[in-house]
Amino acid sequence: AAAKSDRIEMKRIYTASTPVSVIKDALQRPSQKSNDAIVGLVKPIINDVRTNGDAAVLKYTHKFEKATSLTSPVLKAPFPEHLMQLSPDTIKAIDVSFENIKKFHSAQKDDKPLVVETMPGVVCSRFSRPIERVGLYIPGGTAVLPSTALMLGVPAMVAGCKKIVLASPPRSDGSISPEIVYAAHKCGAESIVLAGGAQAVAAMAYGTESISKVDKILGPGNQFVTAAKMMVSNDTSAGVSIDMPAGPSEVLVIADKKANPAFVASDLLSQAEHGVDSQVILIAVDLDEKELAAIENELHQQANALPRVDIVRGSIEHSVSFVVKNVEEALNLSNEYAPEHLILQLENAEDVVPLVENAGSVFIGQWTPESVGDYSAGVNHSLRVNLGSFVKHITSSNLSAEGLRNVSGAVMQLAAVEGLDAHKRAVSIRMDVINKA
Ligand code: HSO
Ligand code: ZN
Repeated sequence: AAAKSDRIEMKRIYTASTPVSVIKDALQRPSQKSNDAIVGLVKPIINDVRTNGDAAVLKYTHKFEKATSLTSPVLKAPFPEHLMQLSPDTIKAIDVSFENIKKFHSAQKDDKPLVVETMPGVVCSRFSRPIERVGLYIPGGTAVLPSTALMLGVPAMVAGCKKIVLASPPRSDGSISPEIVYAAHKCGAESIVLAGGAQAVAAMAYGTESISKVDKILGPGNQFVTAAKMMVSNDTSAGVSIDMPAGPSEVLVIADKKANPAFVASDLLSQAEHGVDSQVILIAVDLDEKELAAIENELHQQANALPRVDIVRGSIEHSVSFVVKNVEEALNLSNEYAPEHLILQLENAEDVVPLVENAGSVFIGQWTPESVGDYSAGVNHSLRVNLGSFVKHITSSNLSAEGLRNVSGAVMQLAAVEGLDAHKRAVSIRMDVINKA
């Protein structure tokens, strides 16, 4: 039998008998390391790619990915069949997920402009346009992530982005996993940049001889990728924006007495296996010692059967379970933490949703593990990525003479208050004409 210290378990906090400061501390996210060292490494790479283009990108890919046989840093569409060879089951899985993600994101379209007449003759409107060129970063690392390619590529396609560029670090033989190539093909990507890290971000931000420059870069990545995204977006000459930087994955599960302990444990573990820095939180609503032990035993047993048990061990070490009195307290705690993923394993889970104030994505009831959202249900698994991430909103105003007459008093008065006479005159000069007519 494993020694007690080998046991994979979360630390337990009973909120009723714990000072608020300790609870607050336990809800802290592990602090991200200071960026200075990273910036020092990333900056020369960005500059190198900016000046030396393809040659620099290739050089870093040879060095960091050990893909020394690569002679071009990009794979252009149409992607050859032999690079997308997959089992029928995998094709079907990608196809099903693609369709569901497409359905849900298509429903988010606001292609009918919003038109509001705020006063007679004063018409305000808002309409959207796709971001023309987007760069989607798909991390390499410990797991192949074709799902991330779908979560970024499908909304880009649905939004109508004209140019979709993917970037992902190649394997040491220079290849990209066929799942990612197939996902890129389905989303209509124009190319796949065979590079990772800061060099991939720089290549898409500035463009090279063979890599297309983009207007926005999205997607998760390690500290180098995140730092590079921040740096290129701060360079106004690059003219590139980025999505919100995503931290380590996290999940918060709220479970009551009716929750199946094996389900609860499996949900905690599916986030814990992402990385040692993943954070996993359980809030147990009024569970007694026996009920808590049931979840903890399941956690330990299921964890030990996982190929990624070592990663799980790392993330569970800084994870915590809270025992609270009731559902309201559970939701207060959860809202304070604001989890990326919130799983409600509660008897009347749907009735609790109105109490959710802060969360990225909510999974409601015992038949809804986070995994379904990670892959196939249709929601996006990337933190706060949605169709809106791929469109720009433009507003317009359109006034008739009557409209200008109706609003002129307010405008001229506020212009006078601000001492901006040209503003006032732009109205009065027109009113003179209207009044003469
Ligand atoms: N749970 C991750 C997304 C993911 N899961 C990708 C499996 N593959 C986001 O926090
Ligand atoms: Zn996941």
